[in-house]
Amino acid sequence: MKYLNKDKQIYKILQNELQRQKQGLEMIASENYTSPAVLEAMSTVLTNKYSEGYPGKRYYSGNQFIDEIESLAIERAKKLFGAEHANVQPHSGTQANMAVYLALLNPGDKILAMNLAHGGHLSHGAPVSFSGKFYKNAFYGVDKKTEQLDYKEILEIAQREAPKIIIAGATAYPRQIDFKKFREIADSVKAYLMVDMAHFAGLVAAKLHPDPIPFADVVTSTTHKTLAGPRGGFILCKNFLAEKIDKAVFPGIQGGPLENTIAAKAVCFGEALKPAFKKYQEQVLTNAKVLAQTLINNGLELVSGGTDTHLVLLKLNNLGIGGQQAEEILSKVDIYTNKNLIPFDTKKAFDPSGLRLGTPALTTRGMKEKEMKTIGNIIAELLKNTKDIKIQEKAKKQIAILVKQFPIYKEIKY
Ligand code: DSN
Repeated sequence: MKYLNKDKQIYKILQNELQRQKQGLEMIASENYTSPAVLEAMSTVLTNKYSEGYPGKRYYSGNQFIDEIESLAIERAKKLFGAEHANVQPHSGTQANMAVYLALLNPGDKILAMNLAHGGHLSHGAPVSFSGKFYKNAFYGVDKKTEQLDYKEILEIAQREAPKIIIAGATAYPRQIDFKKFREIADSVKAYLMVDMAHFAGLVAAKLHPDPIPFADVVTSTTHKTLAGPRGGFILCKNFLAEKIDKAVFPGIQGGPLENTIAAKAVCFGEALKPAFKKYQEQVLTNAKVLAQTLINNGLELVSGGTDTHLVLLKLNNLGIGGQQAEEILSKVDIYTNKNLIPFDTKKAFDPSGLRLGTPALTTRGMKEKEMKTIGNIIAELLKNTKDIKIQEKAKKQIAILVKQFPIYKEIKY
């Protein structure tokens, strides 16, 4: 860093953060490590350019190369997911969702989505979010016994609530979602079907998760979770909604797109189109299953009893600790996770009864089944013995050795 190191304050913090990422086990299910090519794309001169509008139709001159970049990102996204139309401008997943509501709903229309405590997302109609303030909301959850979606119940709720849009997709649901069933439910109440695939987009791209594209009117996503791209969002839709969606993103809710990030999205889609990406996603799934089984073997309880995605949701009730304490203990030994509500949680979001763990970032480091078993055993031991400092010291040492065997960003020198 020839220039940034002149800003000593920022440079020092950046070095610390790189070090933290290198020496920690990143198990937050929504995080990942981008490729160096994605990082490079983000720090390019593309950030200098204003390009309000869309390729071939801009409000500023000098966009001939920006148009090429954005068109490539659009084409690659369409190819990767087999979509009719793609908008790659949303700055985030929430902005992608916001644009869909602006395009398809009027203020006061009803959104039916998954309950936040059962794995939904804030931008799916939660009262504290714009989506719950500008629109009416109704929620479905999981079955109390199976802790999995009960499509019969979702149909009943949809018929009772008559929503204008139904959202399928979640942030903390460890099971696959049946989009065909959601389509049938949406059709029966004449609602739009939106799928927010932010968490499992990488699995969809690798054809290891049911594909929402044939069933949903609109699909929203982020690029930085299982897709391992830059922090950002995108929208896929059928052609008949393309104009509405594009207008909703710009000028509806955003101004100038972040073309450096869009270039990085194009790089990410390009990487996901390569055969190695499928192998990577297969390993993400295998790793999650092994991690889940290891935790179960240690007597820990998981929401829905396991996983068929990239994440597991640990129930802490029987351990006598809350999510906040669990998160803190693990982060003390350099394991990063996040506290999470679990279905029918009696506690609050700041100290809920669950802990969410994911395998995308560990898999990007090259870790496999053997490491998942080691890590699962370490986590279980730490959570069952929260006061034992010796166990924590031992775990920290084990992790320091493990991360050295699976280095990241070797070529990056800050
Ligand atoms: N905040 C993200 C997550 O961690 O799942 C969802 O947007």
